[in-house]
Amino acid sequence: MLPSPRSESLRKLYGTHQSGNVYKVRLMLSLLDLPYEWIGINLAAKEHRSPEFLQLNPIGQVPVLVDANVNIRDSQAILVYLARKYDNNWLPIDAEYMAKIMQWLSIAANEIEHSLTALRRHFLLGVPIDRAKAERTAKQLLQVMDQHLENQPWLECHHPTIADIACYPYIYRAADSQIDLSPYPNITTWLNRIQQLPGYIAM
Ligand SMILES: N[C@@H](CCC(=O)N[C@@H](CS)C(=O)NCC(=O)O)C(=O)O
Repeated sequence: MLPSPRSESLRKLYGTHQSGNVYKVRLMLSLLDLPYEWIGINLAAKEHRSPEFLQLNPIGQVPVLVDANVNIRDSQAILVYLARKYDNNWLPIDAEYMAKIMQWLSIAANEIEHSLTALRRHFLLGVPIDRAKAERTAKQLLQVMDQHLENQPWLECHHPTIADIACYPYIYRAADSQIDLSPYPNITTWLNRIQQLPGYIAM
């Protein structure tokens, strides 16, 4: 008999609790009510550069999800995998919806990563960055998102999708990036809406 999707032995998540990209995947697994084994990777001790970990992800980054015999790196890619495998509502296959969701996944991997995420690493870990540029990018993006959310509860499809989950973590933790969210009331409402989803977990 095949193990059920609820079987913990099927699934392993490699990550660190400090990472928003890993939290993105922990949140999605929790919203989907999928159990998994947590494998902590100590970045300070360079465990992500060990030969064992590089076999899982040659790029040397967390998160990595191993689901039975499938190994996926990159938080956005993992969200796509989980949605299509376990609950299609989170990523409908309709061409327009899918493309619009992908636009937000690209924003998570690019504009958010190079602004809010970079600022968070700068303030929490002392990583040097072009702070003015990162703040400019963050503010431009937050303005666009706030306008986008003015007349709709979710980023796309009128229901929660992986677009919301991909963009959520580093905006929710904007205080770590020393970004004030008070000029963006629609974003604040959207963050609260995500926090009401069944299965929601805080970072
Ligand atoms: N695009 C990747 C970025 C992953 C990433 O930057 N992971 C960080 C933790 S948040 C990491 O592993 N950093 C260690 C390193 O790059 O050396 C994703 O979305 O998963």
